[in-house]
Amino acid sequence: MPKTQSLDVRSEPSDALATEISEMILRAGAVAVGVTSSSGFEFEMNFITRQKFAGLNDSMQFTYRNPYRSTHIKTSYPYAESIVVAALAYPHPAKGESNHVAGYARWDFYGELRSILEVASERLHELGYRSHVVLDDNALVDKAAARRAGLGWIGKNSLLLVPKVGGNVVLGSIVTNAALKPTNRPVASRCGGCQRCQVACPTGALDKPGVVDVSKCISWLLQREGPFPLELRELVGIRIYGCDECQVACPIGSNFKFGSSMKSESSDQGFGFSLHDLLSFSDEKLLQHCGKFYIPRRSANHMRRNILLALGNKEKLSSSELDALSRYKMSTDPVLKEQAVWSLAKHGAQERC
Ligand code: B12
Ligand code: SF4
Ligand code: SF4
Repeated sequence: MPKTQSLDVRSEPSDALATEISEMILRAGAVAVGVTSSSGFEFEMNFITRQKFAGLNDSMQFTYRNPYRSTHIKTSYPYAESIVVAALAYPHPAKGESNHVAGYARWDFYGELRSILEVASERLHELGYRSHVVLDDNALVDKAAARRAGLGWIGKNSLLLVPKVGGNVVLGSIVTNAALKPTNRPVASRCGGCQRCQVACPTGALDKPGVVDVSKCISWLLQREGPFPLELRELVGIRIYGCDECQVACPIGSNFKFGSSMKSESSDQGFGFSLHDLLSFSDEKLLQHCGKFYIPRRSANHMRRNILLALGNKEKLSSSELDALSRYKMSTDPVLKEQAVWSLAKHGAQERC
């Protein structure tokens, strides 16, 4: 259809176009795709609002800043008729000493999914429709859209689990004015009596099944500004960004084989650096290295706080790591200074400074 031809977007939802776009996305490497309407996510809006008013979001904002906007896609994209939701799988890093960064952040998987969706979005443009890729953005609650489009179910770890693949997927969508036939096939939970994610969570953040206690979630606390909560410091281990425990513990998808195009070597994308190396980087180099991490106010010292904490939790420190920690005991940044003191004390090394 020529680009200039005007389309009646309110015509019968198109099954053929939904199939064409979905197949494009799957061929490009997504593990699941589905379509849902642009109607509001009322359950999620009420849930977020209740959590927010009960103060259960800690200081975390994202979708909590404006619950109505995040659960009503038409607020940001008034032309929206349909949402095409896709999931891209990523591998978990192998367990080991150098696992400072969670699997989803070891490669630009969001960028990869975005590129896949951009190509499909371009096809919609060619056909004369409006469309926009929305991914990890406060304009949409991604898991809710994926669940409603039938990609999977919400597990007790609160993640969207794709049958046979599991929760180690990133989610993204195309919002369009094309009326596409919704898939909307609810997938029943297969969690059953399993509680492995809840047991595996180091801090008890999943004590209530399916609901993350943000004030205890390591993934959030590593992003949160200020001193790291004292009582949870030892439980963070050597992580400096993200946490994989509730995904690694999940049996769903444990036999899933990543295709050759998957970044199975993603763990090496620059995170071969030791904590000591990272601590020696300039602000610019450290931030560049941490690429697309969510870092409050893009402050290099925020990442240094996490590195100092991880050094405190590391089993054994080399003398250069001890020296690096000792230097931060003199830091003019009170958060870094206090964290260095704590970490040195963990190694019984106060007397060195
Ligand atoms: C805020 C946020 C966080 C916060 C809070 C997470 C949370 N679950 O509350 C923090 C920083 C902690 C976080 C951590 C992580 N995140 Co995050 N995060 C988001 C973000 C920006 C918004 C989430 C949101 O508001 N959801 C909406 C609310 C309504 O959902 P909810 O809080 O989970 O509440 C639902 C459940 O509690 C459920 N529920 C309620 N009662 C019950 C009872 C039972 C029995 C069950 C089963 C469910 C259930 O219903 C609620 C309403 O739907 C999204 C991106 C986006 N724009 O959507 C990514 C997103 C959810 N995160 C993602 C990822 C990858 C992660 C991490 C795995 C990263 C890591 N390795 O560290 C961890 C996982 C932590 C976890 N177990 O959830 C992916 C998840 C992909 C997937 N498979 O689901 C998303 C979708 C980003 C993306 N586009 O790919 N995240
Ligand atoms: S990301 Fe880590 S701390 Fe957060 S709920 Fe999962 S296991 Fe618990
Ligand atoms: S670990 Fe078990 S309970 Fe948790 S999400 Fe996976 S299947 Fe569900």
